[in-house]
Amino acid sequence: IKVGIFDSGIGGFTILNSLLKIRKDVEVFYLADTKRIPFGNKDSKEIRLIAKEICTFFVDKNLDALLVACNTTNACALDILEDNLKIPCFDLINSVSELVEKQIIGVLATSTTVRSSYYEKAINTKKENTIILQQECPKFVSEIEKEKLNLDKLNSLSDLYLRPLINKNIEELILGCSHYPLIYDILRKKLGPNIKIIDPSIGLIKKFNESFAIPETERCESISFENVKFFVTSERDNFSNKVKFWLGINKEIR
Ligand code: DGN
Repeated sequence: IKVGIFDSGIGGFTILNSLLKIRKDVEVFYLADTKRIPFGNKDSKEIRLIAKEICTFFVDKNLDALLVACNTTNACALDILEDNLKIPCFDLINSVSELVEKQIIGVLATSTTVRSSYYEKAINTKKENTIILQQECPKFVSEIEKEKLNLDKLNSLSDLYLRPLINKNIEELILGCSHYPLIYDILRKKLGPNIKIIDPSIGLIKKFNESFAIPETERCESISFENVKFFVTSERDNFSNKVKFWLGINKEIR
């Protein structure tokens, strides 16, 4: 099965990992639009233009499905991806409501995703009486994308962004930007044991696996990145270092 995954940068690694942890019958084209990162403070109009260009990249790849690994594009331009590529597009935000169990839900996301209120709408149409509290985190992505993580900075930003949600007694927290699961351990520690963390990639992969059933022989226990090709829209060395750091592999970057 040929699958496209895209994000502005390394955020899609969380979706890639969730996919490859379970199945090995996929060939993946991973696009990081590193020229335009960060997406999270661009307005919806600009994100829609970017989405069109992303379609141009994928259109001749003969994909069976697209995994929309960027919440910001998901919130502003899912229709563009679907209309242009005409293949199933599995997204993060519409997959999340079935993972929600409690009533007071926090959402951490980029400013543009928060402004769209797409999470709120997607959950409220399926679950009445749910209270969605959104928190924008404008400084997270650039910190997570740094080649050397500044843990002090990430810790203090996490305090800053989580405090308003913890003060309002959230019961569950959605990581509404695909970069945030990469700092899961930091967030987990700040939240304490009682607030459940929801990673939307779990819902996305579940839906993908329901549509493309996994033959027993194609299930896997250990991850292999052999069938993954990485593409960037700017400088390659930088991304190559990040692939090494986050995924532990040396791979050609195209
Ligand atoms: N990782 C993307 C998201 O899920 O919204 C966007 C990150 C960014 O470029 N700001």
